[in-house]
This record gives sequence, structure tokens and C-alpha cells, in this order.
Amino acid sequence: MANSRFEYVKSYERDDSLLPGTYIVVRIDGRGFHRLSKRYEFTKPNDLRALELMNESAASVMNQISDIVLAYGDSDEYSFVFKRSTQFFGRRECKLVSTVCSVFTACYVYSWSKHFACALESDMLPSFDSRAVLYPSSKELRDYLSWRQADCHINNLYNTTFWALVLKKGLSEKDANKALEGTFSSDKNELLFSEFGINYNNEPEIFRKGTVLVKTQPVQSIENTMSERQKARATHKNAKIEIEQLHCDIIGNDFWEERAYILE
Ligand code: DGT
Ligand code: MG
Ligand code: MG
Ligand code: MG
Ligand code: MG
Repeated sequence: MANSRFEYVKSYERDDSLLPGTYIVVRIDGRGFHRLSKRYEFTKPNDLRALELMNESAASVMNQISDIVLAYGDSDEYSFVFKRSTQFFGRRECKLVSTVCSVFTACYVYSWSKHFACALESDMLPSFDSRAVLYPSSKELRDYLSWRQADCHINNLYNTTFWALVLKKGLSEKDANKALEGTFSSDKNELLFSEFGINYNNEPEIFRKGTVLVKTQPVQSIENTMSERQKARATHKNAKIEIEQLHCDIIGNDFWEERAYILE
């Protein structure tokens, strides 16, 4: 295309390429899901339909963006981890966060009716925000994922106890809140067991640990130095890599030792 006299405006754009050699994590989070989960009557404290819809949408993102090697999600959020050497969109931050968020949202809305009998309403359509965070080494990356999984556990233990008090014991939400003020994990475990006969450790793992999606083989890098043929072959190979869905601990070493290729 010929240059026009308007083209100088391009120089106003900002270089937002992310530091090379770092792990890029893109995290999406549902916007206003407190209200949305009420409108569409999500089961409390956990709605399996909603979680499965999140997981399906995240898998779709991983299928479409081959350099994402792992994803972790719970509640209304998902974190996507890119392979350290990714050159996807030249590591441009805006391109990465907007593409992940948009592919995820499109799949979430498209697949809604597979999981929910009620239709989406135009005044409350699901949408997500998105951010990118960089981690310099596998230590910080693993600590990040541990932080999210610990958060899942803390929230889930609280929510499970809170909703047992409200739905099974008939407390008001205000009183349930008060009853749990200043309690430790051990108190909530004890309360669940003594008052409701619930052994928290027997609650479904998808609720307690969230969901890990992981590519089952190393993803091949697409380098600029490769021929078109080589690029096509690598792309084809990457597209065939399967995604495993787990609800396991990712804080300890076992998960990572079994899959050393994820961190390269
Ligand atoms: P935000 O992210 O600042 O736009 O605001 P929210 O409202 O999305 O808040 P957030 O992301 O901190 O918390 C997620 C909300 O979504 C929380 O109020 C509980 C709700 N939620 C997520 N999953 C479920 C579920 O499976 N069942 C129910 N009942 N609620 C859920
Ligand atoms: Mg948010
Ligand atoms: Mg949210
Ligand atoms: Mg959230
Ligand atoms: Mg375009």
C-alpha cells in the first residue's frame, strides 16, 4: 500500500513488547460475576456447569494459541502460561492480552447453551478483563500458580462453610459472615464436620484444587528463521498435541517433576 500523508500517526504507537526470556502469564477474570452468577442462578457455592464452561473455553484458547503450554483456573478466572521462548505476536502485550481474552469470551458465549438451560440476556452478557504478568524464572512462575491454587482453596473452604450455614442451617448471610469472622482453616474444617457431617477433604477435587490444563507434549517453537514449509509442519504438529485436564496439586514438586518439559 502506498504511503499516505497520514501515515505519520503510526509513530504515536507505543512499543509494548514484553521482556524476552521471561514467562508470560495472561490472567482473565469475569467482569461482575458476582451479579452474573446471581442472575443466571449459579449453584452455591460451586456451579459445575459454570466451571465446565470455563474449562472448555480455556481449552479452546490453548488449542488456538499453540505457545500456551499450561492453564490454571477456578471460579471466574483463568491463568494462561506461555512457553518462555514464545514469539507469538512478537510478545506484544496488547496483542496477547486482547487475543486471549477475546478468544476466551467468544467461546464462553458460544458454548453457554451447551451447559446452561437458560439463555443469556442482552443486558447481562459475560465479559472478561485480562492482564499480563512476567515472571523471570520458574521459581516465581511456580509461586504465582501456587498463589492462585492456595487462593482457590481458601475461598472454597470459606464458601463451602458459609453456604452450609446459610442453606443447611438457615442462617442469614449476615449472620453466617459473622460466625466465620476470625476463624482459621481448622475451625472451618471442624465446623463443617461437626455440624454438617462434611469431611472437607472428600469434597470434589475440581472445587478444592481448581483445574489444570496442560499440553501433554513439548510445543515446538515457530522461529522466524524457519522456512514456510518448516513453519507449517511445526504448526501442524503443535495443533495435534493433546490437552490433559487435571484437578491436582500444583504446589508440590510431583506435578512439575513429571512434566519437566513445560518449563523447558
Ligand atoms: P470483578 O472481577 O471485579 O469484575 O467482580 P466479580 O463480581 O467478578 O468478583 P470476583 O472475580 O472477585 O469473584 C467472582 C464472583 O463470581 C464471586 O462473587 C462468586 C462468583 N462465582 C464464581 N463462580 C461461582 C460459582 O460456581 N457459583 C456461584 N454461586 N458463584 C460463583
Ligand atoms: Mg476482576
Ligand atoms: Mg470477576
Ligand atoms: Mg474472580
Ligand atoms: Mg487487522
